Amino acid sequence: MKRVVSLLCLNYAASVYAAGGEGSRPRGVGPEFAKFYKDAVTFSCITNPSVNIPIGRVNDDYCDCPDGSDEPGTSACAHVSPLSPHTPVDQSHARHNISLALPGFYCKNKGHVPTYVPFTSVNDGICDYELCCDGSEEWDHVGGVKCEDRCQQIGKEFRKLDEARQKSLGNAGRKRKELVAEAGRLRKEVEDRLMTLGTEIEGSELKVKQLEGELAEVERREKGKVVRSAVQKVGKMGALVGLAKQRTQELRETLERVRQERDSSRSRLEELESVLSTFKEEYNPNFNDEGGPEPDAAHDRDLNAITQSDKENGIDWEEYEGEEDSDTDVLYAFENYLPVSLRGWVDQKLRDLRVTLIDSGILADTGSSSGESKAVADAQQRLNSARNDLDNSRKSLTEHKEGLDKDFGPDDIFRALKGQCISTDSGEYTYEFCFMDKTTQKPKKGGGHTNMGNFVRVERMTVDEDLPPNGKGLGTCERIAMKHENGQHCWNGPNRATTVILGCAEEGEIWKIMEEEKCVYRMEVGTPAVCEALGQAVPKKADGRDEL
Ligand code: MAN
Repeated sequence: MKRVVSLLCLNYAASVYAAGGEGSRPRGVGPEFAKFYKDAVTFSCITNPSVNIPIGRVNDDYCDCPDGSDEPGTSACAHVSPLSPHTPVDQSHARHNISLALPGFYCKNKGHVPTYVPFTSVNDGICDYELCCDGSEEWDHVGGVKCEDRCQQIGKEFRKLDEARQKSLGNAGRKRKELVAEAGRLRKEVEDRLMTLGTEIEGSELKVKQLEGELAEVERREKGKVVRSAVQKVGKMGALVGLAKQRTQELRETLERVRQERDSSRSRLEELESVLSTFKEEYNPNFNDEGGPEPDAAHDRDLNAITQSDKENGIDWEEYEGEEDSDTDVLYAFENYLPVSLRGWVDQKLRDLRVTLIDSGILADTGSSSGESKAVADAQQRLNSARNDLDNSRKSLTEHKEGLDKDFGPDDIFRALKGQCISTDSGEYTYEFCFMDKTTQKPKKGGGHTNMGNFVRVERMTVDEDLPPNGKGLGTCERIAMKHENGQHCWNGPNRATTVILGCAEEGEIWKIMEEEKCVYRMEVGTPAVCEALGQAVPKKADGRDEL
């Protein structure tokens, strides 16, 4: 018999098997089955109570009961299929399919832990000390074999090892508690964030609504503005200044022209005077030339001053030209004469009227043709940014909700380990497992990493295999497994996938990696996260002495 049950499961088994108490019972019967063998006359097969035999035929090395229960101390019924390790022992009588009613031959193992060996091992000439340290299963000394009782020695070693193991399990249990607390804290964090996100979203929705209203109002106001011509664009004051400047320039030019005409008339007059003067001298020697009109120097200075540029005269038209007096200024100036309570109303009515006129085509809408105004652009920008904030908050809300609904295993525990990675070398690769994330294969020689699958779900799975002597294994139990799928595509094969099966350990560590089929991997991982899961309580007593 080579199979060794998982130490955790073994502890479970030991406590159940020891529960029945000692008493006189046939060879090979465990205390919890003693009640079936109490009748001094008749024995009823455990799972087939209609089959009755005289008590003397119990352990007569002949198999009478279909469930083998009449041969608890021999191998006569060893051919009957064994009891499933997953069926609780005390419910075996309720089973209808024919298999053994008993888990095996009961070894008392005084000084160590009592256990059952399979019936095939009874009187087979081999001492099965791994399970039956008292050698009681070889009671018939077949072929002269004699199995001495080694329970004192084996029990002592076991207790020493078990003490260390219990200590380790105790630590693991404490670590698990810490992980559960951390997971709870993280969950609370998500719940709190969800609450604030809810409030933020409500606020953002209101803000968006308000900014939508503001944008509509700004657009309406812009639309309602008086249509402006080029002159109106610069305002009425500006327009007036423009006209004054233009008129002054015209006058200056006219004056200049008149002055030139005067000067030319004057020189022609001088010419005529000289002709006349010559004529007079020759014709009337007494002619007294009193001279023509002298140019008025002061007058000319004035003209010079007037025809200078306006700047030289100290007038800077530009100072006034850009000045803008908006239509609303004019409007407000008008409203200033109204009682305050009426002002807003009149303003609104005027704007409404303008909008109605524009909408009905009576007035031209020049607002959009001249490009969006800054006020509209600003309002639009404020609205866009509020809408963005709202979108982001909503996205975040969905993500957090999904995070809260996700299966993080019993007690939400893997929430605390999410993203934490452990790795180990095996063959030409270093393998890495990151909780709730992915598994990776990294060539030791360097080169690209291979994704062996992305986390998809947590599953329960039953494993049934030998437990290695170092205890770093799964044994026979229901386990928590993590499925990883859709990793890097395998040449001529599927996308890589990994099943990670978890066992209880004080520290997170990868125990074993197998490629079960091409690009389908199985990792066995120890972690404190599963130490108390699935009802596998960490046993409190180290040596099991109470049970003997
Ligand atoms: C790589 C590794 C192996 C895998 C082969 C398949 O070498 O990922 O695990 O079997 O590719 O081609």
